[in-house]
Amino acid sequence: MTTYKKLCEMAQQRANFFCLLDPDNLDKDSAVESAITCASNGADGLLVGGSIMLHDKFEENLKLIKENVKIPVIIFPGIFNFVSPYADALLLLSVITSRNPQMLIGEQVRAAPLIYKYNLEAIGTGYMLVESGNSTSVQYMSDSFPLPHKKTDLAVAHALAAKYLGMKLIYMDAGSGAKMPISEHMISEVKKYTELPIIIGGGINTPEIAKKIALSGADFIVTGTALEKSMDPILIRSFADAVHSVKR
Ligand code: 1GP
Repeated sequence: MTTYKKLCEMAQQRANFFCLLDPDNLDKDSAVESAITCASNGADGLLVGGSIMLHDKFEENLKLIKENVKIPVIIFPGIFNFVSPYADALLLLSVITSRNPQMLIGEQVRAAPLIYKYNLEAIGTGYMLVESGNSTSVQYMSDSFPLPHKKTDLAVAHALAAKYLGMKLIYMDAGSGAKMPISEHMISEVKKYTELPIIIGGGINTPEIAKKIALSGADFIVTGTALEKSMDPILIRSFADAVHSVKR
């Protein structure tokens, strides 16, 4: 079964919890330990990636992560230097809220030959960057203006465009370290207009927020910063339980 099909089946049952790991910031031991701690405390998948690579540790750590957990390991590429065979799939993101051609198609063209070479599963994803109350790395690195926080109609129009273009997933991101997460109203409206699975991330720092986001219709909730501060198994378990309490 493809990873995408697995994700669709998971989304039909309940809301799911993804942990975001930035392998460039981790040494070998902490990469393995973080992945195992997430997987054994209820995470349904690991997104692996970041906005920039300073230490060239991405592939080495990704391979170790993949070897040590059974849950899906999915590359979340900030830049498409992040293509590697040591993952179950890669989110082939097009930053549909951007008007920067490099983010809409340029990076994907650079990545495509490697994806082909590795026979890696690529999941075409409409990535929407939403205003978060502060500037974020993804906003800066993608040279993109985020969608205004309250402009739900614009979010719906972008999600519909992604669907009609044949994309398979929607990822709405307030950006890592966002001051405010995406509004529940925006998520529920997008959910109303498209049956595509929806991933929500950025600024989801407590299990209570995660549950609200899940209740508004998110199929996958992503947490990075809250766990980066401390890979606390109890906190991870509370996030997972809060998200899993939302059934479909
Ligand atoms: C960023 O959605 C992710 O792309 C996670 O955001 O680090 O704020 O949890 P946080």
